[in-house]
Amino acid sequence: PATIRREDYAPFPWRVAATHLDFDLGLEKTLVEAKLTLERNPDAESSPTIRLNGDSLKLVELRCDGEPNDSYAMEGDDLILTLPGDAHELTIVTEIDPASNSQLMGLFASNGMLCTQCEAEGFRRITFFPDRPDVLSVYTVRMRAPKAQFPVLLANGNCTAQGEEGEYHWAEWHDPWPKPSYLFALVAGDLVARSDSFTTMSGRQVALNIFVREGDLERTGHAMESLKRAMAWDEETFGREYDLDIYNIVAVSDFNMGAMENKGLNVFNTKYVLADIDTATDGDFDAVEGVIAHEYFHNWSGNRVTCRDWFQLSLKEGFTVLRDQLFSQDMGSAPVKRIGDVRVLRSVQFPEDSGPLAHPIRPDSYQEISNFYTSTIYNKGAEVIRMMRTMAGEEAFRKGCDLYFERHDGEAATCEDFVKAIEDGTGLDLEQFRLWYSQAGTPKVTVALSHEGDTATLELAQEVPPTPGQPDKRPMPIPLKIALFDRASGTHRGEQLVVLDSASEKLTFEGFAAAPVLSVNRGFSAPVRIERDVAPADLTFLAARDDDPFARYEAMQDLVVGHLGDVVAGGLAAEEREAGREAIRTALAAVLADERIDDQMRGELMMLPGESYLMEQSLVADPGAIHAARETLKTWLGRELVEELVALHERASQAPGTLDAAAQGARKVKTLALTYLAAADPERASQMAAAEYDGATTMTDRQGALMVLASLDTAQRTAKLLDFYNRYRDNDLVIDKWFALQASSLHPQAIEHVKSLRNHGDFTLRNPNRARSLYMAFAGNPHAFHAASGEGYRLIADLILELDPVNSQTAARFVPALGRWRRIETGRAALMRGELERIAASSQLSRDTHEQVSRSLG
Ligand code: B3K
Ligand code: ZN
Repeated sequence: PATIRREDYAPFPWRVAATHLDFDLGLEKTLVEAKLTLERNPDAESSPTIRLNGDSLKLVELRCDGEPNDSYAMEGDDLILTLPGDAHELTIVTEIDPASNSQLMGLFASNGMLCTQCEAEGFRRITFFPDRPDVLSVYTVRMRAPKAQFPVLLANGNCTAQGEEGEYHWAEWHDPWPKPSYLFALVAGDLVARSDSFTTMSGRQVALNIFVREGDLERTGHAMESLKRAMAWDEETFGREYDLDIYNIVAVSDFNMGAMENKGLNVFNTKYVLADIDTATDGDFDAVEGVIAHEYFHNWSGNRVTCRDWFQLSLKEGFTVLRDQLFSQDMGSAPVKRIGDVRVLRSVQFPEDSGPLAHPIRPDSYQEISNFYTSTIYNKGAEVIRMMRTMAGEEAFRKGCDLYFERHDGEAATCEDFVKAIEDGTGLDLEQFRLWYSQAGTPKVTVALSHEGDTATLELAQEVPPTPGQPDKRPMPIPLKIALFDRASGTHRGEQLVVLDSASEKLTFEGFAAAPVLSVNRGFSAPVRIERDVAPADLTFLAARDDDPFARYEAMQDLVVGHLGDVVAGGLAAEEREAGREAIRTALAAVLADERIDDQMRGELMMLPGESYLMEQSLVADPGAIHAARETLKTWLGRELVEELVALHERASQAPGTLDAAAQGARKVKTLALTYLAAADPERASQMAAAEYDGATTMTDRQGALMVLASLDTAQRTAKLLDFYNRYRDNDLVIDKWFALQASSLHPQAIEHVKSLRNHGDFTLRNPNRARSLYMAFAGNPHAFHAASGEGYRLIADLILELDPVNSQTAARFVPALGRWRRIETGRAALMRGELERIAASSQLSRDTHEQVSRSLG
């Protein structure tokens, strides 16, 4: 497969002033007539031909300026046509079969409805077109379909006309905003809508609709409220107003991703639309709110200003993730949201950044763009923009954003355009900062604080590790928020921002009679790994007293990471081990008893670092040893703190089954308390969990209790799993949870369970949510996935091979789990590598999976 390079970018020689699409819709056969109004692009090098991208298309007819034309050539799937003049009108008729489209890219069928997914390169599966984000066109869409089968017909923009012809009806939609093909959308189906409206800051009324299948309507209330909150927030916080008279959202159950920001017609995975307290957890509610907001925010960061090419993906994704993170921070508990975001970054993006698939947030090359919708582009991309905001301050950052939108509205822009606008709007000098866009790898910052006389000296050093294709790195500007605490009073003299922009730096602070305690990277001001030489006593101090909630969480994590690292490394004297876990016990006991924090925050402080983050701590990890050490510690803590945990569980059980923060917090600590107790006293925890399951009035409690039970080898486990299945067998999203709980359980037979669930009547590889619910959960379940026998690796490799021909995008997403072999102890590494080689040996691999496997082996 060909490699596409960023440096090869050239503007398209043609402009597509207008695009008219006429769809004759049917599940098995859809005819598409596309009329493109073309003119030469004066800003591009002139070309005698035009390249129209295609993918698996059947061409029925081609006309140029009304005349049939068969002088075209095919180059792979692309159509190349010679165009003599400066302006032409092309008519292209293609035929497609949505029902057999299992890739779910282009126009596909889902549960009897038709819908599209075009980002990144799905439009070329509908018609021949310059399918690249820098070709903007004004679209008019006409759809014709059997009325009874497809009563609702939707496309981007506004409905301009509709009518009936016997058993058929038609609708015409026009989107006045020029857009790239990846933002095109069409939906036809038997749907009902929740409708509402929003009045914008300039007083315009916008009709809001959320379309779902009939039975799902009552679970759309939260999504609608979230949408209105997002619209108001974007006006208040970024000054961004919505720009059409209508905003439609459609939920579909077969979808490769979370949702898609098509102009005026968002298409959503049902998972991020439907929620009510009986079927969705508190986490699901937050996810719905976050994704609804994310897609809405794309209307400006993505649609009004789009990307010049796919190497600029982080321009819209990193920025929009930051915007949705800030929104959710404002809607709920800001520190808890920040901690959750950092947890995702460290458990998903850090491993990506230290493995074979590491790439900068603005990559230099790719084979299949779908493989670059990564945590690096999204989450690290957001962190990079957040650092600019931290350095500039909120107000100046807003000026920079305003300038960006003003300068580039209606354009396809680059990351460089964004940085320049932030630079001009804020006055920051971002020359060196641009390295964050070009260098991959998580910087390591070493921190040491010493004290002599009246002076505290802070030594900082940075190192950016080599990554594939980038052996040598330059130092980057790293904004670190710090504070120095007075040990006796427990206070500090104010937070400072230090920007470490060289390999090493020494800073001195006067007036400290005694050695202070250093709090560093407060609020996670930079996406780096901190290596601090710090006494456990200082961590205990910070875990109890730091006024920055993130730093408090971090101190707790470091305490545990340090201890588990020592245990896994081995050779620890009995009393050292004792001292280590005693420090953790003391800190955790303080967390359980602290009345000044709310339960949401308490829950964060109670969480042990995840195994993927723990594995990340050493160059070569032993997953078995890490798992054992972590479980042993959990068991010990559960035994030591049994009374406190039971008391907490009891207190939290009194909270009402409502959605307010206090009740949500109570549910969070309740389940966490149970997980400790389950490790310490399985019988007792099993009884408690079963009772909690039976009495649950929310999905959060019910799922939490079942999660605990799923990991235990007790009779209650079987009984409640069966009850859960029977109770929710008609609700796909809840049955997904049922699969996932079993695949991610601590049960010793988890592998066997997954194998038999694969053959369950409700399992199918055709539905991405279902495939992921079983296998992503399994790949993220360290004790099962990393079973020393290699069986877990084989299971995932088998899945990849089986799924690849059905849905290559989804299949390729499982490759990174195996790709981490270089960072795993040699025995397992050989098994992982062996599975990758087995996949690579298949002659039929998709471009998606092929690229990921060869990079992982390379
Ligand atoms: N922009 C889409 C992602 C499309 C992924 C294509 N493989 C959703 C989002 O980030 O909002
Ligand atoms: Zn996005």
